Amino acid sequence: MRHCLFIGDAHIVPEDKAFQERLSKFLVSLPGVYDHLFVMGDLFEFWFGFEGYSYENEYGPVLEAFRYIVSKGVQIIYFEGNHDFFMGSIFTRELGAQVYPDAHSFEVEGERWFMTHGDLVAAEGLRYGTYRKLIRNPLTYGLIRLLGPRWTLKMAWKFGAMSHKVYHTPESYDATKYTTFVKKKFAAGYDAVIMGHTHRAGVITYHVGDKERFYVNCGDARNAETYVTYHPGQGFEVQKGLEPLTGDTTPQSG
Ligand SMILES: [Mn+2]
Repeated sequence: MRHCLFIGDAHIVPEDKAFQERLSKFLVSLPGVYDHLFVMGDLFEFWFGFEGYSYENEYGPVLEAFRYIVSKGVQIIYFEGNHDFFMGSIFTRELGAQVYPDAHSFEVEGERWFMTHGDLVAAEGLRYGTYRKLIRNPLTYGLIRLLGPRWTLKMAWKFGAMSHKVYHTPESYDATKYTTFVKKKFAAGYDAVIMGHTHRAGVITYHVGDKERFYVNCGDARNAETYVTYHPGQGFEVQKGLEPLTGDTTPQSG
């Protein structure tokens, strides 16, 4: 793992094909510069992996870009959010992605990274934790499968709109919860905590003992067009603007 890009919280909706095209052009410019793409969750406004359902109608351009970068050797690592979960066979089998429903840690260049979407941090002390437990259990998955893609997606657009109101308003953001959380992780020996969910991009340096440690948030890839990069020796950096990295962004056939 060397050159990494972190992106998330675009909350892509099927109707927004213009943004999907813009994001896709950016994504296909990554191979050769980045070898690991970390999706920090809520890239899609709604995703539940139905067996045999392709999501081509909803998210075709982005999926096409994913297929292209994977064919060029980019590894996708997907942290599920509170809008996209059970990424399913499209991600795990077709795209060969590593999918993490909750948290996972990596060792990179001798440093320990703790990574998670971050909704549970925001939810501490709120009833939201119950919602997540309700969504993420075998019974709910069974019910969703029973409903099938057509009805589930219909309901999801309604529910998504509601969820946005409740969880994506600036007022509902409590920065101190995140500060407390990352400090706990530093105390547990992690060198970096990487999250999304807040829609606020940032790389904040903490001095713990004689070491620098980092709280990294990839921010909002759609409205603010922010993401975060990591290069060995350079560390983490917030980037802004989804302009393609190279001149030629046309996927090469074959
Ligand atoms: Mn979220």
